[in-house]
Amino acid sequence: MGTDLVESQTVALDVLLLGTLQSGKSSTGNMLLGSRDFRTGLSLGAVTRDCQLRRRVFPAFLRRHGDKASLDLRVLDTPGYPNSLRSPGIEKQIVAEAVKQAFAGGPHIVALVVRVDVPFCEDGHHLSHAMLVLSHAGNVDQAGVDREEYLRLATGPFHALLTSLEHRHHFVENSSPWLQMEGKPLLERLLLLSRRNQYRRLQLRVSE
Ligand SMILES: Nc1nc2c(ncn2[C@@H]2O[C@H](COP(=O)(O)OP(=O)(O)OP(=O)(O)O)[C@@H](O)[C@H]2O)c(=O)[nH]1
Ligand SMILES: [Mg+2]
Repeated sequence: MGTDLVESQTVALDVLLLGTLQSGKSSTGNMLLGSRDFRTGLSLGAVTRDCQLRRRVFPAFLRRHGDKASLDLRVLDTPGYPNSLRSPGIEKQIVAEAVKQAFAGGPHIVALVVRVDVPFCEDGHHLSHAMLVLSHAGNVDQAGVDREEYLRLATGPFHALLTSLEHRHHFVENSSPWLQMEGKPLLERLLLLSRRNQYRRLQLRVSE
């Protein structure tokens, strides 16, 4: 089991971003970090082709044992999966290797990024320690639909995903110019989930 604390007044939060091509992974990473570290963009292929790790320390972000503690956030961005540019086996190996190098013992959180405004038709996500990040939430707002009402209409694989993650989901609008303001509530939720897991890390299996 990995350690949760870098030192007594710092809490570590290691977040692995996963999701299909163009789902908004890098934008979500930027939002969490409150910066534009990861390259983002519209593409018919993949903008992110290699795993990239970025780090930011937020001084006095939370309280721990009555004192202010810093948050040591590390975010690992990954190429979209499935990705027609590489075979599935190789893609998983690349991500697994990057996770091993970046996060000894595994990440605290897997942030699974899914576009909320396009049909989700993938099957077979069974992730514990995971938060479903629903990008493009502004498109739901623009349609004049309440976000949670919209989710209640989910069927098929998307409904199965929501259920398998016990409705741990969070809407984001990554095009917001106020990255930190949009990112903070998600960061707080990820931190809460990590705390609920007693800061245990997730051992990733690469066998399937
Ligand atoms: N309106 C809106 N646009 C978004 C949102 N998230 C991402 N985008 C846009 O969608 C495009 C893809 O976003 P990225 O963050 O690069 O997506 P990605 O999953 O990292 O993409 P790849 O690295 O190519 O797999 C970019 O043009 C983003 O600006 C969102 O929540 N709302
Ligand atoms: Mg990307």
